[in-house]
Amino acid sequence: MSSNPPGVEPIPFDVIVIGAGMGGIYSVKKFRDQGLSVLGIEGAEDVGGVWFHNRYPGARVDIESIAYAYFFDPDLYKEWHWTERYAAQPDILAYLQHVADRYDLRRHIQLATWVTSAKWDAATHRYLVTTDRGDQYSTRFLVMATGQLSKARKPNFPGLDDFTGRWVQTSHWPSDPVELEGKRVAIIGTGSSGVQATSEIAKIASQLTVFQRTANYVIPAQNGPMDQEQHANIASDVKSYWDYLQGEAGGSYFPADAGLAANYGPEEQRRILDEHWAFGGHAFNRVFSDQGVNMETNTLVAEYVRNKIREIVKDPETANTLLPNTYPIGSKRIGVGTDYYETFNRDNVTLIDINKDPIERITATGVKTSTQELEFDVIVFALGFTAFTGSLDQANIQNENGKHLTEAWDRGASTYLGLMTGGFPNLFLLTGPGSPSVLANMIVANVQHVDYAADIIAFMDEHGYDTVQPTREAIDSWLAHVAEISEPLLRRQVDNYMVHVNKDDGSRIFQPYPAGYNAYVKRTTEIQQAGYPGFDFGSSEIGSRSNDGAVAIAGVAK
Ligand code: N01
Repeated sequence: MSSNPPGVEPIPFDVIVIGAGMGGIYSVKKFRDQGLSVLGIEGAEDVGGVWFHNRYPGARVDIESIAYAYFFDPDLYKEWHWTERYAAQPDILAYLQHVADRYDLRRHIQLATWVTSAKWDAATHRYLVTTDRGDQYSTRFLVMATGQLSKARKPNFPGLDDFTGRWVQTSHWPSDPVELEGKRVAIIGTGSSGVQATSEIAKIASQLTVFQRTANYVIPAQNGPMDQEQHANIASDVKSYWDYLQGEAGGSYFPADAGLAANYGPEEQRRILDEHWAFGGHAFNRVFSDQGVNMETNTLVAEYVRNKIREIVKDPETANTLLPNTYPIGSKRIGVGTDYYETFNRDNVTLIDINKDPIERITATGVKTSTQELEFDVIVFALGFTAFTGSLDQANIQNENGKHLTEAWDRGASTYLGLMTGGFPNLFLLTGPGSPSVLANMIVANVQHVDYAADIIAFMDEHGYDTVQPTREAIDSWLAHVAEISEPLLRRQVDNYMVHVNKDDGSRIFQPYPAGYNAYVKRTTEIQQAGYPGFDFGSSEIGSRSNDGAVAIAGVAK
């Protein structure tokens, strides 16, 4: 992989896509097929994005595999057979690698390369992109396919450098084998990642100690073999299934909610809760239509889960520690697990509530809490991510004045449709804050955004425009709309990575668009059909399209 020789101009492209996960892989295909010269840049050694990095034991998707797929090519959908209802990480990674190979996308993607800066040049109407390999590229459009949950929160416990065992992060699980069999293992963090890892690591570790700060609601995935008949049915009419997903609130299949809880007596409520528990997973966010806004209904659903924990976990003290009772159910993302609570019945598993017994420091041999010193061979950190802004900051994106992308986001992300932000022309954020984002089926939401961005570019080419960015009025009005629909949500009132809390007055901003993926698709389609109101298009001679990058790629891509 060569750098630009000294004195050589940056290699021009129409589109540079940063990140080669679900959104990035599809972007490269889409823009290339549209006749644009495109370069994908990916920091990892292979494509896959979060599914490359999150290879911890137990990692699997919490959206049904039947819907966690690409639908752009019916043959691809027909050919690929998931084996489980919720695909495991190795299968999803294999799928994404297969897609990259099947459509010959790898030659457009430069792997093992980090973007170190991307700066808008107002004179040429291009971003100048530099990488840690010393390469320089210029591009008309910059597409951030870096994901909302990809920049891991680093462990900063005192003493970590002293630890003589091995420590790892779920979000950047190493490619070389992490020896866990027969080892004394600690897991710190009990979000979605910690929950999934707990069940699997408990099966092989000699001793597993889970350090919990907040007890979370974990609903069984009810994973099992994939229903191949269901797959065959969908495969027989892929387009209809895609259209169906566009009309769903999560961009995925969930059973309908039962309406208001108050419409039912206690026995009926119990039956409905049983049915949703048996279905499993995120369906439990929608047992009753008012559980996200009505505290009484929410408590009914939450208490059902707490009773399940009391039934499942044999040791009453452990059960009590696992009871989620510090926030309403669904106001943080629920965990989707497999035998999570059952795992705490194992003799080799211990739970520590770090509110009662805080971690003081990591030692050479393990973890010192306020009351005990524990020895571990491996410490697994499952601490989550710097959501929404982490990966954008990492790419060091600057406007023409050197101002960074998220600098003006101190009162929450500022976007129009979650797709573009002000002052950064021709920059697309896939599944950004202000779009359904992490509330939706991410592969479906990514494809919708890529298609939308591709249509905007086609519109620009048709009309001779070089630049596009949202107007200030459009951004303000979109933010006001998102704030208005977020206002009644219980989940806006609880601290979690989806909520931005303003430092000055403590006011709270819910970052994803919460009215549903279906409502978002409807709204964005209306905007498209109306000729993109809210987007400011500009034109001049200098930013005209370049196809020469297609030739140059031979020298820079594997
Ligand atoms: O991260 P999290 P995650 N000391 O932020 C704890 C997606 N995902 O990686 O709750 C001790 O949810 C923190 O405690 P608290 C999915 O969207 C999907 O698990 O802040 N503990 C919490 O327990 C998910 O929502 C899948 O009190 C500390 C945990 O670390 C998102 O990724 C699988 C701590 C972080 O939980 C993030 O999930 C995995 C500290 N200093 C992830 N700091 C699928 O199933 C933090 N914690 C597809």
